[in-house]
Amino acid sequence: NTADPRDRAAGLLLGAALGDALGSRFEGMSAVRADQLDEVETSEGELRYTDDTVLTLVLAEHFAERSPGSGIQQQDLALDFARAWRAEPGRGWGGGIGHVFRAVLSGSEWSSAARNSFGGQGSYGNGAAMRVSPVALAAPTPPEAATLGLRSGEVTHAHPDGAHAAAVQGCAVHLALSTPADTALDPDRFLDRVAGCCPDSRWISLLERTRAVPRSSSPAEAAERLGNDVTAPGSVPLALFSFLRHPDSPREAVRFAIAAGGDTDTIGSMAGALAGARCGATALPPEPLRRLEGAGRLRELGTLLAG
Ligand code: 8NA
Ligand code: MG
Ligand code: MG
Ligand code: MG
Repeated sequence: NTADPRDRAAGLLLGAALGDALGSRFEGMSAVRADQLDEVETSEGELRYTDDTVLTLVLAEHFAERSPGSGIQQQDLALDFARAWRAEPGRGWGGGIGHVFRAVLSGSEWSSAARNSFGGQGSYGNGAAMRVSPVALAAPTPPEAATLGLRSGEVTHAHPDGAHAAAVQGCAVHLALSTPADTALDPDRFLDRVAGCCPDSRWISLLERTRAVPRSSSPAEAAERLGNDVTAPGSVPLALFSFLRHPDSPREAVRFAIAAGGDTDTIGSMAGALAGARCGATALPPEPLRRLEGAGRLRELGTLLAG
């Protein structure tokens, strides 16, 4: 693990993209074997990322274009997300998100566009949490990362389960970024601190459920207990667990997340952001990193946002 804040910031964004790109090969499979993971890590050719990283980049650029501390301009952010969706329809988008983006592009306010999806319920997909990691570089403290996460999430995900997932993941990435490099990570203390930043009762109970999973569980057992699907409550807990299981190895954290199957790109990405934030870019596996699409820009943005 590194103590260098710039290496950690680069690791956060590169870890998120690497988990996405590696996991995208297996999206929707019920489980992934070690030899399948070995093959995608070592094969030739570019590792392309998906919607998760497209939107993570949009959020990172949103902060990079503004002076530090200026927060989030929600209508601008909604429009930038929607334009990125329109520009790259082939990136593997969620089923309902196109309705939100289409409404924003035709002039709706973000709040009504988000609220009108899924019959007025709003989305509880994991799309707000999957893209949230840059808030950890823009917010000075974990509670402020949670607040910024919520503000970034609600522009598309009006259902509280979907929006608060971004608060949870954003503050968890901030906490991972600030864990001491030379001290073993205490999973209970980590989950306590996440819960302390997130006043949503549904997410407090999901964090308790995460804590209750035996640390020695296999990926399949963890998926059985926590879920591995495209909903926020069914994926953010598994990403947190994958990181807490392998807090000192981004490669192992991402492999655990992907081996669990289901929404592998997104759960891999969220685990990769957490582990990359703690361990730094220098701790990421060099061979797949060399083949990662957009790695130069991701590293540059991380370093820039680290200040
Ligand atoms: P979203 O808002 O469409 O939510 C994702 C899914 O969650 C929806 O398609 C629904 O199945 C379900 N869902 C969400 N809210 C509700 C609700 N209120 N009622 C019933 N069902 C609901 O999109 P998102 O951006 O949140 O999704 C992110 C996911 O989509 C990520 O996994 C991402 O990788 C992508 N994804 C792509 C593929 C693909 O085919 N390439 C497959 C799965 C997911
Ligand atoms: Mg994706
Ligand atoms: Mg992310
Ligand atoms: Mg996905």
